[in-house]
Amino acid sequence: MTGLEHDQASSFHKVPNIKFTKLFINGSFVDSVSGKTFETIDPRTGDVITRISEGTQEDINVAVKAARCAFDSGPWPRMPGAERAKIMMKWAELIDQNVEELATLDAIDAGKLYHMCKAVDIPGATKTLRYYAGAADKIHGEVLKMSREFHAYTLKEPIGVVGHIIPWNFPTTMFFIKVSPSLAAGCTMVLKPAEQTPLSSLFYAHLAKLAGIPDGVLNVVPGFGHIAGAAITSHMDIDAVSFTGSTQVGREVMQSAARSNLKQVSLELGGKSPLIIFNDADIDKAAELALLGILYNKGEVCVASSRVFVQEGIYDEFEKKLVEKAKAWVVGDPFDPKVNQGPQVDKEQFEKILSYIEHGKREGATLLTGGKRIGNKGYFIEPTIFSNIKEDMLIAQDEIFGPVMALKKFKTIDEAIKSGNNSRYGLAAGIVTKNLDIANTVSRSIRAGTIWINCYFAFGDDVPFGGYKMSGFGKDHGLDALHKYLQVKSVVTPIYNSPW
Ligand code: TXE
Repeated sequence: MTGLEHDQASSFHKVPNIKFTKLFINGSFVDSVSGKTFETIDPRTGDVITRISEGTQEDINVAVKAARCAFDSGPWPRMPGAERAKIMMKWAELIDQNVEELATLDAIDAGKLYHMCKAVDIPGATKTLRYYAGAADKIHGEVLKMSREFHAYTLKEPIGVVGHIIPWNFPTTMFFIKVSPSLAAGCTMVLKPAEQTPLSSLFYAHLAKLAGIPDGVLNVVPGFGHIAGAAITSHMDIDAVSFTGSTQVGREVMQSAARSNLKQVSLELGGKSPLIIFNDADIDKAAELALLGILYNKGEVCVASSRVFVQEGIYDEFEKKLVEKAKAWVVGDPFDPKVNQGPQVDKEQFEKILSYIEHGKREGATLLTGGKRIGNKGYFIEPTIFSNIKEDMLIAQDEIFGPVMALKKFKTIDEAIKSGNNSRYGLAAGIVTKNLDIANTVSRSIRAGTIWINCYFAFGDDVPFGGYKMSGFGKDHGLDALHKYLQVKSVVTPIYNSPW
């Protein structure tokens, strides 16, 4: 179903006034050193929203200098954790007060559903910020009983200046899962938003200043990956880089870190997550879960359930229900509350997805529904389901990052486990069954960082999230993420005449 048959663009919610378009460095909005700007595009139409200052190597250098100075001699790392927490809480409050404007920015920049940004992404982000604010005064080392002659303890110290490089699919969520734990740890930072979605990051920087985050602690430098991103990963004065994006660029990030100053690297990369549905599942609910698993946020989700394996006893009925539901899914203006799916983020992703769909057809998979663009403007794609896939097909191996599902029937639990693991990725997996033995066996057998049993997309601030295999390493969320931004120092001192 589509909300776009008629004169599509004329009925779209209008583009808002954009307040922040410059680089945010050392507490001020500034032009880039080169004076260059780049366009940010409305994916509903392909039209330009506004121009943004383009950060290059020189701007990254200025931002890193500010962050270094804020780390080496500023108050942030030296403040009691409770003081940092107070400022972070204030920032969260300011974000809550601006939720509509922020949701509009993400909807217009990324084609995300406005009502989901308002109800899920932004409240989720402030929850994350508050969670880590709560942890800021609970950072401590351990006292160790090294030997009778020595007393030893550990200190947990902030790692220093952090470079965050984030993608465009969840501009707000990504911003806060990176920034919040590193701020709580006492780090200073330079964040580069994706070139497709710089708008909300700049607004968050403005609110950070109002909340009282000291100048230089948080710098936001929009720009392109191979220029501004590469300047971060190769910088000699950045101590750690936290990256979310493609596996291909993840490789470059590691190489660049290794070639420069061996900065610490954490990578959250692509996925091709399996959802495995067993005969005892409630078919209707399972079909709903599978559909949401692939279509949520237009399939632009690293953990999207892009491979769905269904046991033979329920397969035919499941397939029928799934297709019915996919046909009822509404694609259109992300500001319309009746719409389930907006446009893909940009022309490049749109074309990538359509080319995978053509591949699937050519490779002989059965196209059950979808397969085409919608309308003649913007980047809208029909929910698309392929069945009869072979596991070595590209559509079953590559991350498509769009509303395209690969569906397959299986007979036995062993076959399901083998298929589930037949991927170079290992970010997440889902299991649908009422049988505890099956759930336990499969969850321990699948090599992935998160396993959801009878649910999907269930994230929690205290639940570590990150990949196995080529989905990367290092966790976002939870105290594991906080510790990523801390380093352990061991301190040893002799004890003379110890009684024991
Ligand atoms: O990713 P890139 P793209 C996957 C998804 C998608 C594909 C390509 O399959 O279709 O990647 O998307 C910055 N040095 N994911 O091209 O290029 C870039 O500016 C340093 C999965 O958008 O990896 C942006 O800020 N940084 C993923 C960020 O990296 C560089 C989310 C991501 O862009 C750089 C996004 C470089 N050389 C895409 N090149 C997930 N895990 O959720 C680019 N960047």
